[in-house]
Amino acid sequence: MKRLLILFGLLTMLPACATAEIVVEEAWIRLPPPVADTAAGYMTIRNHGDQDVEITGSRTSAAEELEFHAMAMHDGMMHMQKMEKVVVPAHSGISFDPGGNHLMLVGLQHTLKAGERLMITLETSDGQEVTIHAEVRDMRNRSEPAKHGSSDSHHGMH
Ligand SMILES: [Cu+2]
Repeated sequence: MKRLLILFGLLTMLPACATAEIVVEEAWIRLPPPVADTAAGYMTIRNHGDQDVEITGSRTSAAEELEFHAMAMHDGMMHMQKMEKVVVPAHSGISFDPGGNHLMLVGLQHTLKAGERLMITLETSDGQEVTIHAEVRDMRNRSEPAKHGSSDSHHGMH
């Protein structure tokens, strides 16, 4: 009986140990022009946990900085600005899509090539580090930019 109780105790602890609450899907980088010092990236970050999770850090081996950018309208023009806070809501997710919010690789360390996979690491407020590989895609020869997933209402820019 005692043994059974211990086993039961271990089992109930398991959910707290299961760490894969933040999952990154559909990560890719748009191949920039050869002279560019920056590149835009896109991804969906899902949160399977019960609590909102903040992305507290982001880095890539391919660039000096990896920033999250938001698009905002100023004087009739779209501008991008660094997001102060990136929060992934519990049981939900956030998307970075072409024409909208995106990741920005600033200070590229080398000229990117189509098909190359860049390592991206995200740090979260609950102490996780999520590392993924984002493929560099050449979108110039495609008539329609990036049909990915459902949220495809915005086009243009980046
Ligand atoms: Cu940007």
